[in-house]
Amino acid sequence: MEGLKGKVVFITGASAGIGRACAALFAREGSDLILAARRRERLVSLREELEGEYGANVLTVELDVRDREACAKAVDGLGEEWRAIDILVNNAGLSRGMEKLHEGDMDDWEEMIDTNIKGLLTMTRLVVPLMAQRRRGHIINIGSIAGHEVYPGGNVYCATKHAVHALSKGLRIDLVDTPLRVTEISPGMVETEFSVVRFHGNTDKAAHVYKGLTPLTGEDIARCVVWAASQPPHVQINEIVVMPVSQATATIAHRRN
Ligand code: NDP
Ligand code: 8X3
Repeated sequence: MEGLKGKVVFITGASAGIGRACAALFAREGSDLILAARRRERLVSLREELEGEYGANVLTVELDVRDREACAKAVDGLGEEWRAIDILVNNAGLSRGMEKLHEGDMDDWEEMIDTNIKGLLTMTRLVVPLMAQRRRGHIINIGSIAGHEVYPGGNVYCATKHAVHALSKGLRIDLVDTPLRVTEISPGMVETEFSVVRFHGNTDKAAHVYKGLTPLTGEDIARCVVWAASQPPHVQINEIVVMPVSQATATIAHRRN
């Protein structure tokens, strides 16, 4: 396995859920971390936690990935040692609502498209040239089973994750003549703040999503991310599709009464 000690890892959406769990596992491996999200206070307390627990070297960046100029400023403003990004985890993302398409909220659509597709594209466009220059780097996109399936009410969210799937494949093709690697991690149900955000803060509705089964945790996904990142340089993990044992598809899950 390839050691991750001293590798510079840039994680978007590091203030919660899967991104936060990735930060903790990479810190445990001795990686240097650039942690980005909008909620600065969350990032600062995570940094303190990781510094205390692992002696990690952590840089926090308050960033909305929908803001193209802010993303450029954040990347351009990195000091020499931080610009040497080895791993980019494009994790920032969200779902809003489960209305039928013809009844959907256009602001919700815009937020999902701007974050899940355009935010991922912006960060990729800014960071990959730095990696290409150094002829080393790994881009890890957090997709979803929603990038493979479409379920009732999933319409626009599923479209954004289908886009992440296509963009991961497209980037892999475009980088085939370089040592850079592209991995997509596509989870099923993971209990994070995801459903609370999807249902606009309705925690009862959110809890219902995971009722009667044991969902994945952010740490389960972070283990996949770290495993993919730890492969020898000639090995490229294209995709990992991962679900709880009692989930078979986006719509078929076995629930205890
Ligand atoms: P959480 O809601 O727990 O975390 C989402 C993270 O994304 C937060 O840190 C949030 O930080 C950040 N984020 C959201 N919008 C922006 C933005 N505009 N700019 C910067 N950061 C942003 O959800 P998850 O951890 O579950 O989600 C992480 C990824 O995993 C998403 O891409 C999601 O689609 C994907 N996924 C989740 C699954 C699940 O079941 N939970 C399954 C499959 C995929 P902040 O609000 O501070 O900006
Ligand atoms: C999150 C998983 O099934 O809610 O991407 O779309 S699902």
